Amino acid sequence: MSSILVSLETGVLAVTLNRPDKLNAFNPEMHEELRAALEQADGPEVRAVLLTGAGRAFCAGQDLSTRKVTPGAAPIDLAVSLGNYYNPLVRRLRELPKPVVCAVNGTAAGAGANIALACDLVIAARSASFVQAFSRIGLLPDSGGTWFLPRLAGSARAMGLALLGEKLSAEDAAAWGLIWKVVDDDKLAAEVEAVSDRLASAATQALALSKRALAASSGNALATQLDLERELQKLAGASADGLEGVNAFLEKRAPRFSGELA
Ligand code: T3D
Repeated sequence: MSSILVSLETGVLAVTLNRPDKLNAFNPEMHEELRAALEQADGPEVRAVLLTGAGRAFCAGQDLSTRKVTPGAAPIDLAVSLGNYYNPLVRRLRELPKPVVCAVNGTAAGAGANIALACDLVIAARSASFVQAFSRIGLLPDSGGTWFLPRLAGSARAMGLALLGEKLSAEDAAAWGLIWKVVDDDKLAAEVEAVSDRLASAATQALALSKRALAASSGNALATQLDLERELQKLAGASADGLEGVNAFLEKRAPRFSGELA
C-alpha cells in the first residue's frame, strides 16, 4: 500500500498521508513519496495543493517505532533526519509558488503539527487537535515549530505549548491565531474542497507573490517591505491575470484567470 495518495482534479493536487494504522507517522518511505508528490505541484496543471491525512489523525510526526536505541548503542543522529527530510519538506511547502491548503482531519502531533502550520491555509475539523509532543519525549519542537509558534500565537503561548506539550483543541488553535478556521467534522471535506477549488481558479502568480511578500515580512523593516511590495506589484500588475482581473472588474464580469506564473 502506498503511504501517500495523490489525485489531480480541476487544478487541485490532493495529497493524503496514508499510514492510518500509524496515525500517519512519518517513516523514510512516506517522506520520499511525499517529496515526489509535491514535485508534481511544479506542473502548470497544478494551481493549488490540498494536504490531509487518512483515518482518524492528520499526522503523529516521526514514526517513533524506528527510533528505539538499545542501551550502549550510538544514538540516532536526528540532525540527519531533519536535514534530509523535515527541513526540506517545510521549505518546500513555504516556497512553493502555489497555495497549500491543509485539512487537519484529526490529531496533528510533533512534526505533524508543525507541517500543518507550514501550510498556507489551515482548516481543522472541530475534533482535531494540535500537540507539540516533543517535550514529552525529550526533544524540542522542530519542523519550524520554534519559528511558527511565536509568530502565530505570541511568545507566551509558544513557550507554554513547547514546554508543556499539551493538546490544543482545534477551536483554541483558531482562537489563538494558529490556523485559518475550524469547521464541524462533517463539513471539513466540503469546506476544503471549496477553498481549494477557489484558489485553483484564482490568479496563481498573484497568490505566489502574496506568499513571497508575507514570508519576507517577518525579517523586514516597513520601508524594506514597502519596496518589496512595489517590486512585486509591478510583476502582478503586468501579468496576464493582473490585466484580466482589472478588465473583468471594469466589464462587470467574473475574471477568467489563466494561472500562468509569469
Ligand atoms: O526522529 C526524528 O527524525 C526527529 C524528528 C522528529 C519529529 C517528531 O515528530 S518528534 C515527535 C514524534 N511524535 C510524537 O511524539 C507523538 C506520539 N504520539 C502521541 O503523542 C499520541 O499517540 C497522539 C497524541 C498522536 C494520539 O494520541 P491517541 O490517544 O489518540 O492515540 P494513541 O493510542 O496514543 O496512538 C494510537 C496508536 O498509534 C498507538 O499504537 P497501538 O498501541 O495502537 O499499537 C501508538 O503507539 C501509535 N502511534 C502514535 N503516534 C505514533 C505512533 N506510533 C509510532 N510513532 C508515532 N509518532
